[in-house]
Amino acid sequence: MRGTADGPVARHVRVAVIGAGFSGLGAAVRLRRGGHRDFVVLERSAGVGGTWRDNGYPGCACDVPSHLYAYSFAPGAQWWSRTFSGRQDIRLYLETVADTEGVRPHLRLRQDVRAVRWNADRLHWEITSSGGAWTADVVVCATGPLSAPSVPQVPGLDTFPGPVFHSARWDHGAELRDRRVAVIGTGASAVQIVPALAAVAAGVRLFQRTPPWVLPRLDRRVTDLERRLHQRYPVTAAVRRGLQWGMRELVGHAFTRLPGALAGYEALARAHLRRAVRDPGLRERLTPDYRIGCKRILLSSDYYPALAQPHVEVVTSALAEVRGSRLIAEDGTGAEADALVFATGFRVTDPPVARRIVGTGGRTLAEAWREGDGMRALRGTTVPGFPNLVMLLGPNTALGNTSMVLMIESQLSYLLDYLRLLEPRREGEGRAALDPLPSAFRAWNDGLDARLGRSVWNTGACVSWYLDGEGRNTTLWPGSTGRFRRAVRRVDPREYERITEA
Ligand code: N01
Repeated sequence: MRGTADGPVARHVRVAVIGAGFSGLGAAVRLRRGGHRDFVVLERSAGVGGTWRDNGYPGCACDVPSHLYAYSFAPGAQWWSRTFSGRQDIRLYLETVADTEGVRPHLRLRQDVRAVRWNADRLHWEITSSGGAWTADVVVCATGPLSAPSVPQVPGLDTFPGPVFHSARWDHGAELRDRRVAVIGTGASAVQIVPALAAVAAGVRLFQRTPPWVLPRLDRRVTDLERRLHQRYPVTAAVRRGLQWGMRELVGHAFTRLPGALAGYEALARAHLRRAVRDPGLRERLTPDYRIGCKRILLSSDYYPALAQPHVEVVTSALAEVRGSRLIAEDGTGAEADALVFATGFRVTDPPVARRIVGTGGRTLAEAWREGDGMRALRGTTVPGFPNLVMLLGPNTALGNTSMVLMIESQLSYLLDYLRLLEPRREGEGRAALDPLPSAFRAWNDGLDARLGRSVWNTGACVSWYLDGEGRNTTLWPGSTGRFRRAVRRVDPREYERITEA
């Protein structure tokens, strides 16, 4: 037990992981498998699952094939009931991993982490949460890039009499059957929500600021035969995963090197739209005018058919104002609604957690990023001035084409190597900390910028959560997942200053 600078007596642990979603759970498993026992996982909600727990909206499912959206150490062939898993299957999978891998004893639930402060004298982090206090040699920030909902400020919103909520905070008590529901946004969440709502609501009014590119989602039930085959011969599941990985790597290559090669996907998406929507006027409103891939490519086979229904209206304009139950679009049109759903995405480049992490010199991570060149890290994982802070899915680690689990697992190798480098080097050596060198940080980010400059995301043709307010791409990884894995396989000690306790 140790005292924090200004808080209650805290329990000391070697590692504190913040978040029990895909990355936090993965960290816990790899820590245990690596022989570590002295760690806790602090989770703000009442259970594991992260984004798959938060996003309870109707139709919620994964747009990455099931076999690829799983840890390599738990391929999960026996869990998947569909080729693209629904939320329930993924939740069950994560719960099962937590059970079978012995993670539960490390979980500290309902711990909303409020402050994480570096103590430079003691070389440890002081953590205060809603339910306790800890000190930790190393903090692993596994809070997820898509965990803080973004809701636009709309004048008059407080005058709306019906339920209003964000897609990631679905109000299950709200009655939407036979009601008029408005949905704001047309991203990956909205394309799943709209068909589900259209099936029950009296009317759906969709506010579309920018039409997305949508490709068919080749989802189907997993047959008993293939499940038995994968369970009996796990190599067949591994081959399937490998093929899915390879196909998506090719798309990733086009994103960064050959955006022109994506034209074939545009033709496919247009044909998909033509097949589902007969009305030429609606088709035109739904046709994007930017290169596919500039924003996330969406996969759905029921979005366009839903929009073609007479009780679904597409407004090609943002929501400008709310006057009671009347919603006024930017183009001046207005209509009544009973409920309002914001499918408006997340605070990706301005994550609230960065305001709660205070590094050397009393500077928050948010300040460091603001005063610097935006949300940046060394190898997507560490930031100068924040020793012993390891971020999972940190800056420039997101993907537009394949499974984020691949990136998480790569970073977990880095985490274990990082911990190894903190071990005492000689008898009697005290606690150690690793602070990334600004030169290494700059070199890494200069390399990223050079590669991003050629990518489809930086064409300026679209606005997306990939770019921050200054138009910098501080979210996406511009390369193959194999390249990232190699980049974080080991920690290069030359990129860090190693500080030891006096
Ligand atoms: O959010 P988004 P999302 N007025 O940011 C619009 C992952 N995910 O929750 O395009 C009006 O993509 C905005 O308009 P525009 C996946 O990585 C994965 O849908 O900026 N509209 C856009 O249409 C995904 O990329 C799965 O013009 C406003 C929408 O809101 C990420 O989560 C499933 C607005 C926001 O789209 C985020 O997806 C679901 C405003 N003021 C999500 N502000 C899987 O299957 C924003 N918009 C794995």
